[in-house]
Amino acid sequence: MNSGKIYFLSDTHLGSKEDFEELVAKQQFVDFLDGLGPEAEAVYLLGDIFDFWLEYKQAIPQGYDKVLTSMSSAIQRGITIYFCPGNHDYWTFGYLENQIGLKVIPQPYYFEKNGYRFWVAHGDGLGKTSLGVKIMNLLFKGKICIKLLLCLPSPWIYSFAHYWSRSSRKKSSQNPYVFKGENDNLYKYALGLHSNKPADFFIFGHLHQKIDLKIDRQSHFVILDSWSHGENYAVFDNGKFDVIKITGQKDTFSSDSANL
Ligand SMILES: [Mn+2]
Repeated sequence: MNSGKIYFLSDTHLGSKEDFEELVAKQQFVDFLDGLGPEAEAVYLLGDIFDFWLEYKQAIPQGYDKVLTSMSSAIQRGITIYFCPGNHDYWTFGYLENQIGLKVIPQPYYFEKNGYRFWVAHGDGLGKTSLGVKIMNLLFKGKICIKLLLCLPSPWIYSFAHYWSRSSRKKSSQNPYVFKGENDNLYKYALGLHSNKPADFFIFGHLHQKIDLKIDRQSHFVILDSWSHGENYAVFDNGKFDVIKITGQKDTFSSDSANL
């Protein structure tokens, strides 16, 4: 039985621009991956890792060379990296899988580890969603719409994506999502999953805030915070689950952890 550590992170929103803030975030991400030793078994990247990722047959977004190299080298060291696309990096059509070696998983995704059961997902568009979200999903995730999207020249799409990412970031920083506790849509969605196929951990991203709630005596509902808020990843180690803060220092992580 493999009893290595499993890491979870989401919403790093690594940008393709080379401004200072984005370079720091990318370096932290690279340091995190490069710092994973033989105790690491798997990393679950739960969406919006890239602030925008869309692949063309012969082109990928610029600015991610170091990040992709670190991913690929972690995979070569024997660490499995699962990638659950989010609403910012949904559009991978083979490159991340075949060239880098990521295992792309759908949301929600169920797995078991040492007798513990997990449901993981990015979290967008799950449960009861508004008509607006349904239309957006159809427009940007529907197979025919994606085919049409890929017919447009890449500079148009990438410029639009930067504008959209920037404005959605501005909107959510001015108007942060208010988590509604046990009445929240994502929590109710997890309850639904739990009643069909129970699990010990339900782990999501997307909402850019750190949430941990109990579903029942043994099951946890966890939302991982965004990279920029400093609560950056969770680690599962033989039944122990911690959320860890990155200090920003190379190869050193805070021992400050929140046991759920
Ligand atoms: Mn998201």
